[in-house]
Amino acid sequence: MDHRNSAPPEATLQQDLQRGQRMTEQQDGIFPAVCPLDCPDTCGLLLHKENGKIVKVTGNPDHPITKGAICNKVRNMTERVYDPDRVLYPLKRIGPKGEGKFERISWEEAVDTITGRFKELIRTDGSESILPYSFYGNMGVLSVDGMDRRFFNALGSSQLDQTICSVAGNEGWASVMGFKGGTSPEDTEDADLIIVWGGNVISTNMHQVVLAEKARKKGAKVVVIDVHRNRTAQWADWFIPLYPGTDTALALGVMNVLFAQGLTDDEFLHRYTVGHEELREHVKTYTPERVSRITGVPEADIIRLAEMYGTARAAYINIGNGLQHHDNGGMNVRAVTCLPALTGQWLKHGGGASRSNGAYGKFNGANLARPDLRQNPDARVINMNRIGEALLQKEQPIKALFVYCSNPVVVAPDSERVTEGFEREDLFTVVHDLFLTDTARYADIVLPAASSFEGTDLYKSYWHHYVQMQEPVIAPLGESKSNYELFSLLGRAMGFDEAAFTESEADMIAGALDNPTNPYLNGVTLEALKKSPFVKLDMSPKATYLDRLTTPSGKIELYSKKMKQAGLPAMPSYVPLIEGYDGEHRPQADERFPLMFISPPNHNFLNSTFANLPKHQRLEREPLLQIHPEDAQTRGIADGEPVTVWNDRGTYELKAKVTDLMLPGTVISQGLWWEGKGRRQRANVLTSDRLSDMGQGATFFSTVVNVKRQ
Ligand SMILES: Nc1nc2c(c(=O)[nH]1)N[C@H]1C(S)=C(S)[C@@H](COP(=O)(O)OP(=O)(O)OC[C@H]3O[C@@H](n4cnc5c(=O)[nH]c(N)nc54)[C@H](O)[C@@H]3O)O[C@H]1N2
Ligand SMILES: Nc1nc2c(c(=O)[nH]1)N[C@H]1C(S)=C(S)[C@@H](COP(=O)(O)OP(=O)(O)OC[C@H]3O[C@@H](n4cnc5c(=O)[nH]c(N)nc54)[C@H](O)[C@@H]3O)O[C@H]1N2
Ligand code: SF4
Ligand SMILES: [Mo]
Repeated sequence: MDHRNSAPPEATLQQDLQRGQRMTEQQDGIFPAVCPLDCPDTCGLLLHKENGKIVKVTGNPDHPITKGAICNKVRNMTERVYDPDRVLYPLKRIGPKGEGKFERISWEEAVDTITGRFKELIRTDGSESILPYSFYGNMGVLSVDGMDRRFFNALGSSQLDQTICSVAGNEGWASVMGFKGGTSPEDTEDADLIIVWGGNVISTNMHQVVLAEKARKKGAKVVVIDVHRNRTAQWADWFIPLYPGTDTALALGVMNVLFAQGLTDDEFLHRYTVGHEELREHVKTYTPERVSRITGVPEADIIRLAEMYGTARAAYINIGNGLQHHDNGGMNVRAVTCLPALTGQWLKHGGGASRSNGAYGKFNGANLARPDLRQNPDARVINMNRIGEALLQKEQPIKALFVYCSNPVVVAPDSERVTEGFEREDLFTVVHDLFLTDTARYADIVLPAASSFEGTDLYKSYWHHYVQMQEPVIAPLGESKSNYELFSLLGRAMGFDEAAFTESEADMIAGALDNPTNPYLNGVTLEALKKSPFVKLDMSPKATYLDRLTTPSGKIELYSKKMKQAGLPAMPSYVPLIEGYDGEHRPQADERFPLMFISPPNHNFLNSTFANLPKHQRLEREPLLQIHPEDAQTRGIADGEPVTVWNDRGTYELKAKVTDLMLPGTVISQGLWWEGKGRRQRANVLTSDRLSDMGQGATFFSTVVNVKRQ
């Protein structure tokens, strides 16, 4: 069967999308929607409308995976859509950068100012003096991988390497498995051992917890490996705390025991892997005794973990994002990714591992982004983790910055430097957002963004296998515009290729789904999406998963020539953090900064989204620094006291919560808060813009600090 999606005739598509328009016109009713946030669950939603306004957001019970349950953040989404602080008109800055003083202007003036400045810059400094900065504030592909990309391609701007989230882990995974997809969520309810490794799924992937609970009812055990007893660890059967950035050592210790005790599946290793003999030798040096010293995990626990893993019927590892936000983050994921092969888990229903399943639903990126519009494919590439440095560079300076779907002043590392860059008087900054974020306060022009419920878009999940389409349920509030509309408007105003910038949303969706290189997309068409709000990928090719691996050898690579060629160890090997310590290297810890500072997301915000909303703030109350009683005592810090956390990069002021949820030497502050009034409350003033071992990813959690009472 031909797996190309046949594109239905234009007229029908447009007519059918009118359905969306009809939804906006209906004053009352319940309408399907998709959660647009950067969260693996990509829930099906229902929007309840009364008198033309959304009054309630609930889960869509018909969604096969998310089944009507949604998180508290999004249950309170109505407040976000109608928050009185929402930016509804284009604004221009009238005060100093950062102060937040703006006045309303027309769209015409905004577009003239932006296109005028861009045209002038292209003439005087070249198109690479303009840089887009975006991430996944809205996961809709028309918004963040579509019309926006076309615009910057046609403009010939500098290119952004989107490395802030998961690139190190993705590379680590791919070095072993090739294809970036793993165990299907549905299958995990049949596992009898579930290991959540460096993730906080109760907050960040709640439906995985529902599936794990089902498995648990059938007798499965849940183990959490983390640097602090997060919400997930408190729910688990067994929590294994370890020193930050030592996961590779722990995984190698487990392998040591598996080989030593004959718990490996040698038939599987022979048939499906390369390098197992070398690995068997290699891990001999990672004895439980040594690994215990490095990780802080007792020897007996390392052995117990290996025995549990080696004797499980079906063991599933959920690899989180936390262990890869480190100097050695790629390696951490690489080492953990090797484990399922050792015990043949890939052949067991419910077994295996996953960190991102995004590759199953890979759309046709070129149809969306149109790289062919770019005259200068070699335009320089700027790593988004280094945005501070990039804005401050004197040679070939960035003269204009266009930020959308991201809040870099809060989320990017080394925030003081980022701010310094944004303060540059000669930098022309445009920010498209729903709110006057900490970043938008530095903009010359702020453009009002429509919420995802006000436009059309296409969504896949990077965890489950269902594709969904959003159609507008309410009209854009005020004069706000979706990314699609905005970049289509700007493209036309710049005089770019008319057809690329007038292509309808329906055609773009059809183009995205037309990806002959991805057999899993077979049957996922616009037609199907119009008939059903959730269209499942065709998972039949997964039957031959192990034959579809895209490593150089086509096998699971426990030994990687490619890594060796890239100057990395050929087999997973423990490399200590650059800044930081482990049990073995602790004596060399920086005396000035003897604590490791971990700043993972919190429960009620989504990165920095929601951090400005009263309801979500009330739920999180205020930023807290979790500090171990031993570390608090030596500093004379009592529970609830205000403390200052500092290092050479900056200062974070918050309240101490004395608790033994982690090992001594590690302090934790969850949540990406916006700058507080008169307080310095950005975790990222402390983090460094060093890049990880693989993929040049962010190293947020490899941060050392000290703490004192205020
Ligand atoms: N509620 C909520 N949900 C979210 C988000 C949010 O902000 N809030 N963000 C979304 C996004 S963009 C992402 S990428 C995902 C991230 O979600 P997860 O994959 O859950 O990853 P994180 O929450 O970043 O970190 C998970 C855990 O890693 C731990 N950790 C830190 N360093 C180490 C280490 O060296 N080893 C080990 N084993 N653990 C370590 C942290 O303590 C934390 O508990 O969540 C998404 N979902
Ligand atoms: N210290 C520390 N820093 C971190 C992390 C951490 O764990 N610790 N996590 C990192 C990770 S994993 C990630 S993914 C990044 C996330 O960082 P960001 O991608 O910047 O995520 P948000 O802070 O949620 O900002 C998204 C913005 O997009 C806006 N937005 C939403 N929808 C639209 C739209 O349709 N159009 C436009 N124009 N704007 C829209 C929202 O209002 C919001 O201001 O943060 C990273 N930073
Ligand atoms: S943030 Fe995640 S859990 Fe919450 S509604 Fe959205 S997709 Fe579902
Ligand atoms: Mo992320």
